[in-house]
Amino acid sequence: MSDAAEKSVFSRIVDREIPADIVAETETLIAFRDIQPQAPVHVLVVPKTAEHRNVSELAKGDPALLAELIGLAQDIADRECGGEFRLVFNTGERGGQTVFHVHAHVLGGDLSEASLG
Ligand code: DGP
Repeated sequence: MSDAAEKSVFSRIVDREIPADIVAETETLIAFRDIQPQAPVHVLVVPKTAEHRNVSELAKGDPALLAELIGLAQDIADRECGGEFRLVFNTGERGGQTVFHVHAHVLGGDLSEASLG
């Protein structure tokens, strides 16, 4: 992407242009704490490529990467909240999505106060 103004906030985190509390990184994925946590554990797991806007595009375009993403979510939950977690993909504006670079919310701990991501 040549126009920096169009780069997603998550691509800017991948490129270390803005800071984030990164908890895991692989060749294809990055995971960092949500800036507005809704639960004791609230981590976003994000493909490094911004090619897919939402989980449906990812599922159709690169199902192996979606499987990797879910595996990394499980690894983070194993480390941080006993392996049990809620996985949320907000999809579309009316689905609550605000960043159109596919990401999963990993929510763990006491979820009684958690909204859906
Ligand atoms: P969604 O509404 O599903 O598109 O979730 C986007 C999430 O991204 C939202 O919970 C807040 C988080 N977020 C937005 N900007 C930043 C940022 O610059 N850093 C971090 N760590 N999280 C961000």
